[in-house]
Amino acid sequence: MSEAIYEPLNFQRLTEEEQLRRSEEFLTTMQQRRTVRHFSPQPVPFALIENAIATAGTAPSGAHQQPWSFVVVSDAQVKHEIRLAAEAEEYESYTHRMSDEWKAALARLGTDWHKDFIDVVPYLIVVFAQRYGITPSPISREGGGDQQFKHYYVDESVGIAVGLLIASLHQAGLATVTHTPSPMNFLSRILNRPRNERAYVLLPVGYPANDCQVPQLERKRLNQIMSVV
Ligand code: IYR
Repeated sequence: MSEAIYEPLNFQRLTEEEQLRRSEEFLTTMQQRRTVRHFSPQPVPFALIENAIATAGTAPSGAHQQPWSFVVVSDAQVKHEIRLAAEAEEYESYTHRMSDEWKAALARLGTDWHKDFIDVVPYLIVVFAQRYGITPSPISREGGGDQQFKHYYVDESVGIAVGLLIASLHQAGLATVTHTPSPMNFLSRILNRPRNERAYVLLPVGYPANDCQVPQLERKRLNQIMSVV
């Protein structure tokens, strides 16, 4: 039996002209997004970070469980602690853990284990995926303690949210890099996160450095990524 309670959809039908205009404008904006690894220490308005996270929170999610948390780090000492831990893992990865094939695939990005951008940026956004939900239960309940419940499609949901987050940051004139030091469990420790959460991605956010360079890369063309049946 369904418990769903419905309400009227708030939907604005646009003219076809307006649809095309908006769609092309958004495409042009997104085509200009680049992953940035050289940042300026210049401060950024906190409202832009809040809006980007609020935008991420509009993502669809499995069973509408919204299995995500976003931790904004601005404290220089915490950033530094995260940098040292990330670099320790990355050093191990680059020197021992990554296969030659993997390193060859990364060669054109020019990355290595140094992650100074973690110290430089005004904000880090650390995204956590909630592997399961927790409902606080009344102490009086038999057995006590919190109730766990399963979350569905966690990776898909959080991935979509991160996509929206990155789009919002770019739209707001900010730059970021999807940094995934591996393994990332040090983030749960440093940021003191609950046991149902695992770190999903680390996004340093700021303005690009004045002399910022990015690798020369091409995106696949539409006819390489789309087929119509
Ligand atoms: N996490 C490492 C390595 C790395 C892996 C992939 I796949 C990339 O697209 C980029 C980097 C690092 O951040 O350097």
